[in-house]
Amino acid sequence: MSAPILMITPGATRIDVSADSSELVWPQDGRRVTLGRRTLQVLAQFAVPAPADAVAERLEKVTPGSGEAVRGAVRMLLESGVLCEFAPVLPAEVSRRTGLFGAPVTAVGDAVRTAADFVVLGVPHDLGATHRAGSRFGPEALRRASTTVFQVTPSLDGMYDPERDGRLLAGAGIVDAGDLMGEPGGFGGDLLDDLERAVGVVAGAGRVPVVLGGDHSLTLRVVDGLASVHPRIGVLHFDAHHDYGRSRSGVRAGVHHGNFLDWVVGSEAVGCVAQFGIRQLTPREPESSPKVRRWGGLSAIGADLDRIAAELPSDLVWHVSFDVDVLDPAVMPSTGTVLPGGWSYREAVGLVTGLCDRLPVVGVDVVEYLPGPDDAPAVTVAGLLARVLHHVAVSRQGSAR
Ligand SMILES: [Mn+2]
Repeated sequence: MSAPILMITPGATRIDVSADSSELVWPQDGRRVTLGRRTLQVLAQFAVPAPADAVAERLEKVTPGSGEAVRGAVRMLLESGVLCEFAPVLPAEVSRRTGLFGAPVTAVGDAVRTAADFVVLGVPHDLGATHRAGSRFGPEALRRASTTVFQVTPSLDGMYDPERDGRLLAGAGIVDAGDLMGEPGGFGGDLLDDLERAVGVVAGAGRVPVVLGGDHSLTLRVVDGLASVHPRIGVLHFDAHHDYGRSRSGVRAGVHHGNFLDWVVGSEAVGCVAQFGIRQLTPREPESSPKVRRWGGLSAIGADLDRIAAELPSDLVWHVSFDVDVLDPAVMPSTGTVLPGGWSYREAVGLVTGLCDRLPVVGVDVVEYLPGPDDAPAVTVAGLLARVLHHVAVSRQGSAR
């Protein structure tokens, strides 16, 4: 029998109590376990489920002679219930015939050999969520709902849009590279490393990666991947929360969906982060940086978009990062951290597409959608995405001429 694959027991929230120790808390039953730095380093290895021996061997390579101590730490973590045996939760239907908007499904390497403008990458990752998890199921649910708003055809003639009396996404190719999968066992299968690499491959081929999250922490790796191709980049960040505070540790292992922008702002390649829709109350004003511009709450809705675009650096290409919680909970209840007072669907479409008309967009992500019992929020996200991609495609076609 093969060795059991171990994973971090789901539902834990990590609280840093000192520089050297953290407490893991399971809010459902109030269980708490305090762990020192060394043990946390071992635990971090199980972010991707793995057998204990694989982790011990991996750490042995980094620190020769550590094997026994690592095995001891794993035994302790198992006994205290911090680790458990890997029990994958699989959706009822695991086969995938069609991608986003019914697009053909193909590997990343093949996708960039097609004529497609957009390459969809699903990232079923929500280990960066600090509150309610579940956005790992987002990509699949978005794909399923997406064909009710738009369908790619082989002739790429788009679909007739009565609202605009024109065709939506005509001539725009979309292919779907499926979901990136962290490999159980963890041998070179780190999902976020793969994401960064895949984004670099897609962007390097002159295509636009369309990343379906997953929690917002993955945007850091999307920006890194884009920056490997585009040396100067800006981020259009749509969110209820500023996701930006202070780097607590400077170590990327501490990145989560509420602080990833610290690293984005700190990246040399990033020239500007323009935030829209932020409405979370915070004890202090978020730290500022000359790179960060904010249009809080509804302030950018109905504003003069030429003026907003003129206030942004003109020498950048842009990544659109759309956290669905920027929408009002009335239209978007399916997210982990809802906040009242958000945008309507039309307000979001107007602002995001208007900015895509005015700025060169090289990447798009949609994050923090957690499927619930109702499909309507997924259809809402898919509708917004179809319109955003249309405007990006039209800009690209215009600039190619
Ligand atoms: Mn966010």
